[in-house]
Amino acid sequence: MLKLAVSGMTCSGCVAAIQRALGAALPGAKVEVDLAKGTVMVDTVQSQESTVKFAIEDAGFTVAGLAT
Ligand SMILES: [Cu+2]
Repeated sequence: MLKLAVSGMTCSGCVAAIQRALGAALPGAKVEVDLAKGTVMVDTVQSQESTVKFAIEDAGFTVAGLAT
């Protein structure tokens, strides 16, 4: 489980874009986006952290770091 603080998400369209990007990068991974808190949770292993970050940033958002 990876929980990241992501900036740049402003609406449900952004949430859908992130879901789509992560769905393509990590097929089958469970993704939860909390728009209000600005966090993205991905049910994946730690070694895939860079894949997750790259997919989010490639979709046009900024990964600020790990969220608590
Ligand atoms: Cu949006």
